[in-house]
Amino acid sequence: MATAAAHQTARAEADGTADEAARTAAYEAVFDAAVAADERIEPRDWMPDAYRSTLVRQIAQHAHSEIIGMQPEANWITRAPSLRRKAILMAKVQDEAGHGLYLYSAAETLGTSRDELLDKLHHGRQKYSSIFNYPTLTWADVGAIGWLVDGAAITNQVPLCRCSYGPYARAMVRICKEESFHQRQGYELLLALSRGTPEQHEMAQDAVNRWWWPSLMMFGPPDDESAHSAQSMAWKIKRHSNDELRQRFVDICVPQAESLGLRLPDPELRWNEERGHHDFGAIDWTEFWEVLKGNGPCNEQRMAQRRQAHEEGAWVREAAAAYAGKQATGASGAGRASGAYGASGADGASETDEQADQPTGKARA
Ligand code: BYC
Repeated sequence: MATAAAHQTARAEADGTADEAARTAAYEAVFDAAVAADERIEPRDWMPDAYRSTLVRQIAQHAHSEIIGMQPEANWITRAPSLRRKAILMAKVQDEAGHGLYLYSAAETLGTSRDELLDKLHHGRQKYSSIFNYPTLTWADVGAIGWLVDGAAITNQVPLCRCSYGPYARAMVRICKEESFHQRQGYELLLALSRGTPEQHEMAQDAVNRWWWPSLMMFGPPDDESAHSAQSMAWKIKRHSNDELRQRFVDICVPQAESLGLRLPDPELRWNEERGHHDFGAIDWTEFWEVLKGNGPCNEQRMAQRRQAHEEGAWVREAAAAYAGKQATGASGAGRASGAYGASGADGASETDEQADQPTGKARA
């Protein structure tokens, strides 16, 4: 089996190759061998341009999902039914902001900048997860998001801890630990409602009915329509296909729904002894592609809120940059001003209108 030392030698040999095409081929061979040996690719390693751009695309989309994902839940902070629930929800939403920051930092190691990525998001040139274009209509939606959306996220993200790109894989370790807490708080919240009054039980069931199918869509299109899966799996960015992870998620959720005392809204859901998995009904992929095109219930609202939060945070970014500049002038160590405060600050959700989380689009009434 190849070792890191063997790759270092191969890299040194590649460095010494005079002809540029031969040098690129040698670097490529080193890269391929490192991926095959399950080694991590690090920021200063040579990597194919397409590997770099695939990572920037996926990590940026992931980071954007984290910060846009703050909106539907933040909408409920002021209306949480108790101080305990409010404190938990605030901590969770704050965690999502943190996840965004780790992920933007991971993307920056690939030679892009947070400003550039946010600019692409704000101009519709990069995506965020389809799931955050659905409204949070009742308090039970906070539970359904925790149980189903964070549950789907963990199922998708645990394998990403073994992603071939080091900074992304390492960011995912911490994110997954926090997501696990998020999933449990959602489960516990839904359990309390499910065991509460008939009205509370009904509210929990209604939330699960609305979030189940969009949660299954989070895993991306079916394998035969997934443009990037084959290459991303060959590069070990993704370790499993979209359909594999979706199936794993369904199998996890069925017994959990039973212990919650809630139904999953799929009459075709049943155990298939032969496959050793649950069969489930057809997903409405037309709805998924419509949401991606911007026609989901809340796309316009999410983007408007995001742009507004960014504009309103300008003074924070300016103040942080000025402070960092002042520190740099006053200090001999140049490293102190190296953008440590970057474009952080008052990004993220700040729902001012509690009623703001209403559908505005067409795909789902
Ligand atoms: N939504 O070839 P495919 C969270 C796009 S945040 C929107 O299969 P890939 C949380 C895809 O980008 C969790 N777009 O793509 C936060 C591609 O379009 P482009 C977010 C989607 O990349 C706050 C096209 O469809 N998690 O947990 O191989 C509060 C074809 O797809 C979606 C991540 O981002 C979608 N659902 O696989 C609470 C995980 N699915 O780019 C919770 C990291 C697909 O060619 N990302 N598209 O224009 C991934 O694992 C992969 O990117 C995906 C898609 C599995 C999502």
